[in-house]
Amino acid sequence: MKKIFSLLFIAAALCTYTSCKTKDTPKPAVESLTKKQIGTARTADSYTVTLYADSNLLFSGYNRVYVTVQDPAGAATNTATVSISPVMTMTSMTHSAPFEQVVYAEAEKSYAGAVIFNMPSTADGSWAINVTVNGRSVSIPVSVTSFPTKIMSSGVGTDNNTYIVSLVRPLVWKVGMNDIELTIHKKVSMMDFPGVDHLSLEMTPEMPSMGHGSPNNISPVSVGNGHYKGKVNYTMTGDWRLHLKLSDGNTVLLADAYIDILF
Ligand SMILES: [Cu+2]
Repeated sequence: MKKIFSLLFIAAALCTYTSCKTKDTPKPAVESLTKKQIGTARTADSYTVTLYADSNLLFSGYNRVYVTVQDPAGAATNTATVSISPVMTMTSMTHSAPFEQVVYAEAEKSYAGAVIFNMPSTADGSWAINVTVNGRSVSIPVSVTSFPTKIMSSGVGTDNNTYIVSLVRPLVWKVGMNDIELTIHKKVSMMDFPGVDHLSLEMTPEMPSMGHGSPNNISPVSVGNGHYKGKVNYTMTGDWRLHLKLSDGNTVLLADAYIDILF
């Protein structure tokens, strides 16, 4: 009997993760806004470093991350010098990912930043977030899951640079006008992915299953730090593909860096 209950519990937990409502098109009902602890570590000089995210899963693409620091006496501190750096160790190489350095955010009571994981964890590739507190580093291993839809697009531009376009999440979509925020980063090396400002984006939503688009969209514009903000109009729920044309002045860099939405 006990076993049946625990199986039911697991089934229910899986349902909330994948959403069992539609069998053939599983919805990515994975967005939540309850901070969950991802990992913790202690520095050589006994500071406790704890890493949080917006849910208990980190996904490929854009993730906000939060770091809290406790001094050796166990008191939370906001005066430490804290930085993060994501690293993936693969069998043949090590690489980083685009990320936004943490800064202390009073509203979050933590050092807040973001990591745009450019691939999920694999059998021969594991992610860690290195956190440095007052010059001493710890490595917190993290597991990165593929997001249910393609919310990150990377491609080699006509200028031979690799660009990574990501949807800023978590967010909850609704029918009608929605705010949309994207990031664009450039791959300078395996370890260096700076944000790119002042590109032009032309966003064209399409509903692939029904072959229509939507009117009155506002293509995201550069707002600094590699972020772009606009508005997208979903005239109905379902599968949406946001076609994104990236240009630098009159030069088209990527003709169609699309991302896929399902809600
Ligand atoms: Cu990798």
